[in-house]
Amino acid sequence: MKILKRIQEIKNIGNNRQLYNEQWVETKKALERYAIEDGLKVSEDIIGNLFCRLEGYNRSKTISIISHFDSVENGGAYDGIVGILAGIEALGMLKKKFGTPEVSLEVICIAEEEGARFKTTFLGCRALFGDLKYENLKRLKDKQNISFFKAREVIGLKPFSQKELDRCQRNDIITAIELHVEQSRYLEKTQIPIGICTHIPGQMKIRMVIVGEANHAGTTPMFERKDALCCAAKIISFVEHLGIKYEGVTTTGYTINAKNATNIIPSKVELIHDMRHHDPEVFNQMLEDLTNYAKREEEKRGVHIEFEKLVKIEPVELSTEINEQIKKVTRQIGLRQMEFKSGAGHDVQIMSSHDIPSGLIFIPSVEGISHRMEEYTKNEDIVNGLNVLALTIKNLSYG
Ligand code: HGY
Ligand code: MN
Ligand code: MN
Ligand code: MN
Repeated sequence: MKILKRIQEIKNIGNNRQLYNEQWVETKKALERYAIEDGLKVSEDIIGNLFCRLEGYNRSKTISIISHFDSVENGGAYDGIVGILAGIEALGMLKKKFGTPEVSLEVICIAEEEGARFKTTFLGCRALFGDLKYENLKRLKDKQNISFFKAREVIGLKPFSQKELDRCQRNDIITAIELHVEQSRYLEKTQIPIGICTHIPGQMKIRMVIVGEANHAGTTPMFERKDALCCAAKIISFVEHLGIKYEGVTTTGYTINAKNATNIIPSKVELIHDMRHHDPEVFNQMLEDLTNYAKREEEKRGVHIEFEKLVKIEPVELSTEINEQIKKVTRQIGLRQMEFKSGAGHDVQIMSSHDIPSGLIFIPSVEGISHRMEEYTKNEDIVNGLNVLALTIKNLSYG
């Protein structure tokens, strides 16, 4: 299995594969090499999504195997990458063994899913459905204040117009399958090798900039302050409360632009909240609660809160037909499987939210660790995942 050697090679490139940085470029080159080695046709779109294709007799329809090759900062070598490497090797094996498929098969290596560099997630997949706006991309800046288009220019990618961006849209994809490390502990705890995902939570990223007023920390009476950091502290704990109250998950990352001094009242804080829930109604209720709470804090404290919805992806229920196909294959191979909901977001959820029947196969994460360098999945679990993926694709495309 080439995948085990290839994972090591990707690991050696580094664990900080952020959109358009050097490690991202190196990783994309390695994936291109692997795809060509395995007899696939390689192309890419202007965002940097890489397509590794095995043409079928019917070229107007495509079954896609999808995942992402970017990572979070100091992430692991398995999140996203396993699904892409398994897809490339699976298509190479199917081509060798069965020749031309009825419909085309394509590994879609998504350029950006994590939102690590520019804080909005699923940029790669959203490009495939015309969900990206040039004006929004133009405003994106990373934490070194490098813009989205400057980051592209540094690696030799030319600017593009909205019209060219719209040309990334795909309308030939009839099925999407993703193989992904589980990033939780169900499979490890139950000693079951294959997970089949039934639901993926909605995910929203809400950016808030709280603007108060710097002033002397000794002479300004408590009730005359516009303390941005105290306001932020209240909002952060309210966001945590929402996660507990509605049994979803909520997280806040933030940067304090105050003067980083203890004798000046903090004047400006940036927060980004990540809120998730599987139930669409509750998911929207969380947003409404947060909006109302922030408004009340704003009035009470006399601060100003800029409120921006960076991204909002709805919860999805994956395809039962595809899941039945995956179950059939796990039985054929003699592997036990269990169905459960994902806590993480995944590229297939974008496919599914555009009515493309989609499936997501999980393989175990040791101690459920992910988004950390210690992320690890055992070789035999990777090989199991590759075999389940390959046989599922074979059944769907060679009859
Ligand atoms: O954040 C997530 O759930 C995914 O890893 N991007
Ligand atoms: Mn991830
Ligand atoms: Mn992932
Ligand atoms: Mn994913």
